[in-house]
Amino acid sequence: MKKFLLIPIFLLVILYSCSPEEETQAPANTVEASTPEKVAVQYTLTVTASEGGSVTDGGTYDDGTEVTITATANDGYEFVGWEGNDSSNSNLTITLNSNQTVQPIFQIIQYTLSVSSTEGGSVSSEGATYDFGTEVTITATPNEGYKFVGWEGNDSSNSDLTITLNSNQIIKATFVENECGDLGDLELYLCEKASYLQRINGFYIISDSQEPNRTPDSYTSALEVFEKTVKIFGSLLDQNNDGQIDENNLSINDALSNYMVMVIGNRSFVDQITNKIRSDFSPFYGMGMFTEDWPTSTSFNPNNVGLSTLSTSLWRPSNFCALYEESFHTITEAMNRIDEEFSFDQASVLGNFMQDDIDNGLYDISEQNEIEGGNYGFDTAVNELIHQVWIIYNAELTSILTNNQTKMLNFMIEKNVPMNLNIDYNYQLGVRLK
Ligand SMILES: [Ca+2]
Repeated sequence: MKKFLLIPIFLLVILYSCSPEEETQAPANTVEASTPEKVAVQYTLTVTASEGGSVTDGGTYDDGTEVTITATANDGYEFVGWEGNDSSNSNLTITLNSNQTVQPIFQIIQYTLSVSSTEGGSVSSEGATYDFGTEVTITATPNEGYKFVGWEGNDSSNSDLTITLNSNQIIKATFVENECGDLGDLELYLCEKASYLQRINGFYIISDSQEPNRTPDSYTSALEVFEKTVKIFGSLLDQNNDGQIDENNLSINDALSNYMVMVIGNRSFVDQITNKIRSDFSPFYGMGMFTEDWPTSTSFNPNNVGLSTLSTSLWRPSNFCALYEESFHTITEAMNRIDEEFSFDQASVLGNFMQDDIDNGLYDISEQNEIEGGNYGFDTAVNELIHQVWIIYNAELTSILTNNQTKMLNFMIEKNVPMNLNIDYNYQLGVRLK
């Protein structure tokens, strides 16, 4: 075999002979001028890097040199071939007899996500083929009467599941029918009695099927009244209107869950449920909404309350819907149970503000007391006054409030009472059990 010396091309090039076995380069001092017989030709192998992997270097070599270069794919990529060479081997050996340019071709790996669901709900996507590393979020939504319990093919128990595609994946959302009694005896009891039952975490709204009272624009069915009530609670607990209970209202929802049940229906139904709750499920308390007796106007609008001064406990807005009032009372009653200062008693913060206005002739509860035969309690009056203030706040009429009423408003805001009422709220928070 002939071997040629590596020397700059502009210099005199001489042939250096060596034995076939000799593979080492000749020492420099053996290079001497003599008659050139052949020219040592060199070629350049240009190796260009590309996205998705790495490759070993090229260089300049003598004619006929075998050079091996290796392409290595990054995570999530695969080597698929060479630009400039037909080989499909990532270890490419080239015998250099011309200048050559090669470039490895890497391709991002794609994975398939298949999403399905059991009966009782739906998923936001059936999946697709995605590039390696793509993050995909799938949401599982139960149908009415069902609940989401988890995913087959993934350990998450979150109904919003984010998957990073680094393998083919098959997942299935699993739903099961809601079962009354999951949360214990109170739930079991309410399930037995209810025509309709909603659970917002541990807080229950229960209704019978009594048709509501038939003023011209009342809701026409118990189901409508029930669903509206669920939305009112939603509007209060979800002040930023995103379909989730606000972080800063979770403690109010906890208080509702630990102490309150909202009971909607005719008197005998409401009395039966609230009495049973009082006797068997203390410290729970049933707040009654009497649909035969109290107005459930569909056209209630807090922006149209028509009021110049708030001077009597008898005032209610026009086209009044008692569902709003009872929902608000239920929330403030729950707050009363977790915050001693949030009290409606004589000599409480709120009670003192009201008493001050009564003493100065700015607010009257005596007329209502007469109507109710002397049974109109002070704490009930405070409750109703803060409800009036709440409606006026939502009507953007706070300029008509007395100084003490303004202080009551500020106290509620300070205590994080959910103040903003969205009458068009359209989510239904919680789980429909019945
Ligand atoms: Ca929210």
